[in-house]
Amino acid sequence: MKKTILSTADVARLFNVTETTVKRWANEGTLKCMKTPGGHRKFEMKHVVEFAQSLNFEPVGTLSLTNEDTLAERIQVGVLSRDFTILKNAFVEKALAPGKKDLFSYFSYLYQHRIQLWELFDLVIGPGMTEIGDRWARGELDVNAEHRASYETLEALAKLQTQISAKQRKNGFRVICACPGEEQHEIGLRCSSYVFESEGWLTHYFGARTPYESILNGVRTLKPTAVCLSITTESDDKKEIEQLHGMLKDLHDLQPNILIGGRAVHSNGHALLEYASLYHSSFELMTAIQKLEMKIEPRSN
Ligand code: B12
Repeated sequence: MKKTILSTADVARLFNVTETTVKRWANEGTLKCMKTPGGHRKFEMKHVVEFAQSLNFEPVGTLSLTNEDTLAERIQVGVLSRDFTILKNAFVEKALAPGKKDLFSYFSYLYQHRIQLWELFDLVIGPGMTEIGDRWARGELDVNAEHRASYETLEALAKLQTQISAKQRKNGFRVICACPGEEQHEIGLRCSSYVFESEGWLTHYFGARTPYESILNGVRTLKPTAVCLSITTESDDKKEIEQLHGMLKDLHDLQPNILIGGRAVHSNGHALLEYASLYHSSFELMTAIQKLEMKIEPRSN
């Protein structure tokens, strides 16, 4: 059965209620329905999603998917049952679809349908990009597909920003976000900067490949509350490691709160800990930001 149209039994199973309850919701008009010529109630998936959202009902049951279900139908099921594997797979499919520019609509749809920012970053985009990288490593994807997927993700995230920053008023805290040195991997940094913005921080986004000296100069002139660094590429080059540590030491002396995250934190963790707090996810970042806000007063200028 196509999953955009649900029967009374489907909806009852989904919310773990009786069919009589579903019929009551339909009769009251709380849950929109249509009737077949034979008098059976049928429910459109989008109305069920809206219904669950408006009443904060958590679907406890699941809807199984078939090969016939379209991508849009799978996404609706994923949103309704908060199945992040479905949502991650849909991201991969969309990010790799040549010439399709609808990644932004997808992110925006998720954001407007109870998927929180950290969930979008940690449970959809993060694992989705890892899968794309793995497929490339197995020789299943041309490198241009990986590049295009990264580019389109960054572009879609940039468009999503207008929806995020409108959510909260500025709270007086400021952060510099940068990928230090030669670091090109920027998607995690973009995600982190939006977590700050969603919490009402003003972000100075320096982006990928920011020279160490520029980060230090930025801190001297902008005097931010915090510096958020995203580091992905691991290095075993002694000179490079020394330079990074040198920059972190200088940064530490300037006394902003330093937060470092990204893939390299897993391996380089101990060495970096001397100068900064290390994080692995947007979820951890949210908690860290809230703790910081309690600890410090915003600067007025
Ligand atoms: C996309 C990608 C690229 C793109 C980047 C495009 C861009 N503009 O960002 C391009 C094609 C440019 C690229 C280049 C390279 N890449 Co690359 N790339 C990837 C890939 C496929 C996905 C990375 C990604 O975007 N993930 C999605 C984001 C959302 O995840 P994330 O960064 O981890 O961020 C999450 C958390 O870590 C956290 N987070 C991140 N930052 C921060 C910061 C703070 C403060 C906090 C709290 C949290 C936080 O929150 C995020 C959300 O959950 C990975 C594959 C993989 N398995 O990771 C390889 C990968 C990272 N690349 C790799 C390599 C080797 C390279 C190159 C060296 C290849 C080459 N030979 O040229 C170059 C690097 C050049 C350089 N100096 O940086 C390796 C790194 C291996 C290693 N041990 O270092 C990987 C792992 C692939 C592999 N399996 O070998 N890459």
